[in-house]
Amino acid sequence: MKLYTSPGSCSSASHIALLEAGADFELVKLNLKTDRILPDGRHLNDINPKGYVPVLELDDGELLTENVAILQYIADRYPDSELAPPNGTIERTRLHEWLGFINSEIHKGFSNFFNPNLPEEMRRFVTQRLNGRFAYVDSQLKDRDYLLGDKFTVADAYLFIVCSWSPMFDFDLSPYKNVINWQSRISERDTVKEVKATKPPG
Ligand SMILES: N[C@@H](CCC(=O)N[C@@H](CS)C(=O)NCC(=O)O)C(=O)O
Repeated sequence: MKLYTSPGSCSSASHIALLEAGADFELVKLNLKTDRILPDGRHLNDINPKGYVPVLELDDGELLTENVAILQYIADRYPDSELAPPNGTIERTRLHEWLGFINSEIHKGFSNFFNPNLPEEMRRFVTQRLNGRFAYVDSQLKDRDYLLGDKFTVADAYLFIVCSWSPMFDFDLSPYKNVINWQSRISERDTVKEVKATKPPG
């Protein structure tokens, strides 16, 4: 398997998942901030016409995109790692619920801040919305160590990476004490340390 990633971006969540799973994989790094050219000379668009990471290439050449799909693929391919509850259970539906929320409400909320020309009014609106979303996350983490309960799952990997962008956007997470404690818990994982130390090329 090959994970095409721009370290620091949302694709780093799949990097964490692959390490947690003990998967045999190759990391193919590109830099979203520069030319988006892969080490073999192809452009990111050649492997994902949607023009973004993550992309997971399977051993038979099949290309998977979308965080929500890739994270669950990794979890399902390595069930012993218990990165997702078994398919068909209510707990698995809870994982879907979290992944959908992180993807559409938090990740894509933060994505607005990547726009250097974001109007101030829009910035205020997005910030207010995100604060509402984090208030919810904080309430859920009140009496549990991880988003789904007592086990780390791919949802934690995904939310952790997205939260790591907050200083870059001056988004203050400090009012959310349970989120801060959860962040420090996740930061202590060896896999997370390894991913955080992985730098983009160029
Ligand atoms: N819907 C996609 C969005 C992925 C996404 O936003 N990737 C960002 C990095 S965090 C990216 O590659 N952006 C480059 C671009 O959109 O041009 C998913 O959830 O996988």
